[in-house]
Amino acid sequence: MDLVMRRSGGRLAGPCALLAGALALGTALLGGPAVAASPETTLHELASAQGRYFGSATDNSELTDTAYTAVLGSEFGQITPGNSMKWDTTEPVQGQFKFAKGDVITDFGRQHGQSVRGHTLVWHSQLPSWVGALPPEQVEPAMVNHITEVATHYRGAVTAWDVVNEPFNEDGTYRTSPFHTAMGSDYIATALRAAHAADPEAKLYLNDYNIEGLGAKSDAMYALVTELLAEGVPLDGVGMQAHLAVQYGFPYEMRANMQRFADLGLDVAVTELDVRMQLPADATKLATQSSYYQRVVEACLAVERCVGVTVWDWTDKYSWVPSTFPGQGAANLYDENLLPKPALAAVRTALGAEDDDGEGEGDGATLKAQYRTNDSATGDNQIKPGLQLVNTGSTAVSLQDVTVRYWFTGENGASTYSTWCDWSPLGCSAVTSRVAAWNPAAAGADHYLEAGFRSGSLAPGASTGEIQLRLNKTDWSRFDESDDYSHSGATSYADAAKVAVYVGGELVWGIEP
Ligand code: 9MR
Repeated sequence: MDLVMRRSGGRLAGPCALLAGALALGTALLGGPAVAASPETTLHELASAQGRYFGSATDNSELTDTAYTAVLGSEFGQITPGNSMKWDTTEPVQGQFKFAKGDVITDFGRQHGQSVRGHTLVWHSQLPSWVGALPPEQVEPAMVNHITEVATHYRGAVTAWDVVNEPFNEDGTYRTSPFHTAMGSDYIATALRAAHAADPEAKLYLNDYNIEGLGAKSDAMYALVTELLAEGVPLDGVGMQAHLAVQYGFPYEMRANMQRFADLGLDVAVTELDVRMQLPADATKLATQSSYYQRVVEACLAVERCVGVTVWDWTDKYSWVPSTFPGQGAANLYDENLLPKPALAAVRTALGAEDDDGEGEGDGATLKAQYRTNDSATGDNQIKPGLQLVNTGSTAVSLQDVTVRYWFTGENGASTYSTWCDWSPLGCSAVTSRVAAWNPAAAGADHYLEAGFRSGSLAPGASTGEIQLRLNKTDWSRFDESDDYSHSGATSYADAAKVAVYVGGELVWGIEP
């Protein structure tokens, strides 16, 4: 779902409401009923209409985050465990198998109608040290036993396995691993055969990164799979991880590369898509990121045998990137506050999304609200929100079409209000403000302060700068701001999901109460 709702005037229903509820109330969604259909077509629904799935990686620790699981369970039709089916988790000690963590992931998938890609059976990394310490002749039986136990356990619960992960170096030579050392490249055929014997229904994949475009590494994969197919080794597909970075450019001829694998009779899947950048993010990098996401999805849709796209988690909040590449991040479709980034709209467009309201207003508008409180007293007779808008898109936005809402409760006393703009670099004469009732009232919200603009335009990447707003009841009775929906104690500007932005009356940012 988009946190952004594209209909004007309406109140949130479905997962948006659930998410807002989960944010506000901490409702436990994990393990609960499947989330209702989105008011807006989900990524997976869009992909399904094109005969593809749209999935996300996830991890056990993330599943206690109910705002996260609300989106994971509703927006995606496929999930991949980021870590919990890897060898160091499933067989940390030889012969002692642990499936509890992986089972949580398959249970989540079952409860939410999602397929699960198993990841991964044989990999040089996240491999317990006992494997590397085995005498060479014991590596093959240990590998076959591992594959047999794990793939048998997950039979029926996973639809596809990354049987071997990352077998190649960048130059296309085989990567050194205990498996390659013990068996040479034959370990790959042996692994595929063992997986097929354990789960004849599962689709079996080889998976690697930097094989998305034409090049030495993808040539090596192409040569390997050609040979495996010629030998009759069970193999169904090639997984292209697609860990991209705006600073390294887009993979060379991705569609053609996918097509050559498809022409061998193999499926192709984009298995771990993300697009990182040097931080801080800015409008230019986010625009490049959007185009990379869009081009990956377009490439997949252009190749009939490309079965789907999996993002390597959908929010920056749970990205692997910052800890692996210090100074880089912002790689995902949603930001750390679980709010949509421009790349999400680009993916939706690539998947064929049409504007859901048919009005067209605000299309492509990528504005975000930032907020801080300018009020140290939450119990006095004034409310003083500081708001600013940032244009995260690539086109200018006319401010006359834009309004911003900040929700609060009026408490007892007068229900009429005075509003003020105390200061703004735009000039307060360009700013309008009013208070209106919010019906029906929600938790922390029976009124909202709405700011608008008489003139002005916001260039791509630009911020309005601070707009210091203030309101009071006409009888100057007191407020209790502490439970107000949009209030937070933030004393410096930060992205604010509970402050909403509208273009032409259409919500483009934030979550209504
Ligand atoms: O997302 C995974 C992260 O949590 C782990 O710390 C990391 C350790 O190697 O593995 C990440 O997932 C990797 C995946 O299994 C294989 N392709 C690269 C992914 C990102 O590192």
